[in-house]
Amino acid sequence: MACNHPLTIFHPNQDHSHRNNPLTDLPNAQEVWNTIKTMQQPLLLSHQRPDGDALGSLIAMDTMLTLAGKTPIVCVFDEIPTRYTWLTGSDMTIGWDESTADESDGVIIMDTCSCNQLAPAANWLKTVKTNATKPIIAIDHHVTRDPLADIEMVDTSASAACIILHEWAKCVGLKRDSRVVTALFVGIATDTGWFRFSNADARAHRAAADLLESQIEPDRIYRRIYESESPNRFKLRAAALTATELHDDGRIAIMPITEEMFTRTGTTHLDTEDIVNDALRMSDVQVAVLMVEQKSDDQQIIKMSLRSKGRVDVAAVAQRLGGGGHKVAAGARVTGSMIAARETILAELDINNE
Ligand SMILES: [Mn+2]
Repeated sequence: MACNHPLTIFHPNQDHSHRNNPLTDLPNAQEVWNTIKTMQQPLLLSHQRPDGDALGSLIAMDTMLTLAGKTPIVCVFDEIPTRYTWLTGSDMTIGWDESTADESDGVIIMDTCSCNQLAPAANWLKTVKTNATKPIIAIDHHVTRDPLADIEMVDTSASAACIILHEWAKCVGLKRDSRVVTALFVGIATDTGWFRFSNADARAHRAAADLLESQIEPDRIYRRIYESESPNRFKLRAAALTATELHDDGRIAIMPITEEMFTRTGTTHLDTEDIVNDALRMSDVQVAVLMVEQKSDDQQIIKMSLRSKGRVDVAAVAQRLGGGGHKVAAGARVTGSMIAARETILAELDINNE
């Protein structure tokens, strides 16, 4: 089904060649809605370490389906970062609970479709898919994907999953309240770095403009997300900035966050979101890498967040390390020490530059 947008201007910087009619249709929009209509208790999932787009998608979908008379089950794998707690209701399951998941009669995965990012539920999802016990829908804008879903509404040219959700909801005519509109706006605004990144295209602004018609207050949303840091997180940021190393004639910035920094500043890995972008403030820096030390069981894991100003494709780099993402924002986890992880990423970035 075609979803008609008011404007169909072709943007030369964007590749819409995979779509028959640029900016006018989302793949499987009607099929997705027809399938959701058969569900009463869909399970809503998104990626680990939820960000604004993941939480925005979950909350918007949860609320829209509740308004449509359904009783969704929302499951978030990790704790919700404090900057987003104001957005979320109390009806979310934190952590993976298979018996709760079993009660669902369908699954909707948003803002990811990769087993890596759905790790706690990955085996359960694979079993559901193999036995076809309930339909699985994926709504995503990432390039890296595993074949988990029966129906995919994927548009890699959308800068946020919340843009797809917004266009889809308009297209199938779902009822929305201020909670839905706020959640969608948060997803779009945060995935575009508050409309600063190169993915902040006309489509993102158009979606945001649409949402702004519904009397939300972007200045308040901005303050709640970006100007509500705890003194401890501020100190963690300072520690990360101080520890930042420059490599490759200042083109690569590496920001290490160690366990010791967490202890010293009284913070956790939940406080690291966005810090990586600070390194892009330096004019010569092309790629910024935030490396966060995390202990998992007995293993030492380094979680990397990569950001690029556009010249280097960090999704390709992340993919070679078992991760994924977008050309300008990606992530990966590697086992081993901080020193080993630094060597690995510098070697990968070197290959990428050649
Ligand atoms: Mn996203």
